[in-house]
Amino acid sequence: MTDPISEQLSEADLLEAGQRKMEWARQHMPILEELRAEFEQTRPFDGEVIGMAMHVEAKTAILAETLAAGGAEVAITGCNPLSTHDDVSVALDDVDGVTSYAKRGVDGDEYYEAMEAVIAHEPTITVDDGGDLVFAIHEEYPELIETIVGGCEETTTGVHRLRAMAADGALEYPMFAVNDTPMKRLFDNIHGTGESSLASIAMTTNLSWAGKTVVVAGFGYCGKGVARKADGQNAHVIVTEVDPRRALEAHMEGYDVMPMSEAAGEGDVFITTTGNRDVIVEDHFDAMDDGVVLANAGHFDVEIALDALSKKAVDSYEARDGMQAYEMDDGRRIHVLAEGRLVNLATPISLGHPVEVMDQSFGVQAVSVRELVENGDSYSDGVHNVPDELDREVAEIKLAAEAVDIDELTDEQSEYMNSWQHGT
Ligand code: RBV
Repeated sequence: MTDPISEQLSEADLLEAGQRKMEWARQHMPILEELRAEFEQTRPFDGEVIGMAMHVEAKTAILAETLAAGGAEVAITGCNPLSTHDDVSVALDDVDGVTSYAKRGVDGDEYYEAMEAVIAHEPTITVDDGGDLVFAIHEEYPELIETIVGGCEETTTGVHRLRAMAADGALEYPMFAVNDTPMKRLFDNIHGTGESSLASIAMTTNLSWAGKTVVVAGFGYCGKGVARKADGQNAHVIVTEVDPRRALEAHMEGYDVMPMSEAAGEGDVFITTTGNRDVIVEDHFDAMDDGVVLANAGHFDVEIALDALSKKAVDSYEARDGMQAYEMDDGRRIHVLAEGRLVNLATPISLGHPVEVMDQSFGVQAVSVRELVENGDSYSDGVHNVPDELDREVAEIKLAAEAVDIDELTDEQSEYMNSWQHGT
């Protein structure tokens, strides 16, 4: 007789499923593999405790195990209540030197309890995605700051938050803005967000992009990626912006540009990428057509005014896994994916960014952590750019892995580029 499915699935099955996901990711992360080989030799992180708050899925697990392979004690939790893959969290917890506290579907209290469990390891280095860990340490455990060498921040919103902390004189250790490096932003934010957001929306809804009108709110790096990929899938793209130069860029790219108040009545799918709050609000809901789909690709769940939408709704139900329908009193249905949280990571089938781009982002993370242990003393409290030579090192490893050769400057060319005497 077959056991009920709940009795068939065991911790061992979760472990194996997580390990399988990690093995696939590892095979496509040559940058981290190369750095791991280096770290195993040099053990740069011996004696360090690395506290991490990131999306705990397979690629992040490879970053964590790479740091552990360099001698670190790693403690990790999630940076979003819905982005953890429980099987990967179990598999990661099984890795030597790593403790994982991440679990999918935690409430607000559980989310911060897990963060406190990471902090209880007394990290000497922090690796954040969104800034919640750095913020919790500064607010609740300032006594730890003295022994913290520094930290790294993965995402635009986190860097923003850190710069605001620094401007208030409230950031008390050095932080690298990993997000701002070319090897991160030009690939992860553009291609990663574009591809993974559209993939999650398509798979969660099973709807086509072709012929749709897609409204992209924000034309920063993430918005550019989403707009470009939607265009590439034969959607008609409308961009909304508040910045005149970005609006002009979108216009010159050939997208329609208009205020959200107008776009609301035009779109079939709305994707927010601004990092700001209240981007789609009550008046916009009033103007939307029946059946629209709303998704957020910004870090926090503040871009779509969900409370207002819930209040307006006469009925609300889960229309598909990861998609809630809100029915208006006139019968129109507005659908919201992943509770307005990061759509590329937080729907039940979401996988996050593609492996190759995360290899680059996490390659920059790994060399930045190495820089902190090697030269942390030379960085003042505050936000720092990752030294450009480290970003280039990651690019070179990736090119070598892809077997792509490039030209080298001749001495004459270098001299020419560095001189100002050459003119007409
Ligand atoms: N991101 N992580 C993943 N681990 O699958 N996908 C995206 C993953 C990161 C990305 O670098 C972005 O800056 C951040 O998530 C937003 O929280």
